[in-house]
Amino acid sequence: MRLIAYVGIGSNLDDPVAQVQEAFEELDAIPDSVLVSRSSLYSSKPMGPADQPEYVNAVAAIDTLLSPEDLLTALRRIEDRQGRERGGEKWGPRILDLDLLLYGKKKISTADLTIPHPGMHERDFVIIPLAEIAGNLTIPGHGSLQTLIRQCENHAVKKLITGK
Ligand code: ROI
Repeated sequence: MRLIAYVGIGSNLDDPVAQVQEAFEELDAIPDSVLVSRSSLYSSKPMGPADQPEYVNAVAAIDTLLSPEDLLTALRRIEDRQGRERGGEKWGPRILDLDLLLYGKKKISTADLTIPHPGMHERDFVIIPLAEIAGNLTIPGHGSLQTLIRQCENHAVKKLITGK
């Protein structure tokens, strides 16, 4: 069955705007999947250690036939191709982070995969771009996106480039 998966995109190294734009192209090229919407690009203050560059964040919606595990593998391959280095500081800077945020309306909890992505509901750099492409969404276990946005305290995200 086809369903919509949402992917959070973040970068703060090596021309983050270009990294995010390239990630959108790569997401569109995942087998058995089509990129159906892309949010605007936002700049956001780093969550975690403050001594790192600001992030560029965005969210993509993908119509997919892949299982969540296969989709996660595809996301990791894209991170690797764009030069992501693993094993650095826990919340340190990164070339590209692709997080599987939502997979249809499913809740998943395995060793490799927790969906909805833990913490997404309280991260303004995730829920603001997500609301732009899916305003009426409910996050399983956390309620409506609009309510979550109202509860998010300081909106430290700034629109950089309007999406399509
Ligand atoms: N902070 C922001 N603003 N955006 C991110 O995408 C992001 N990603 C991360 C950590 C290091 C937690 N901080 C972030 O992985």
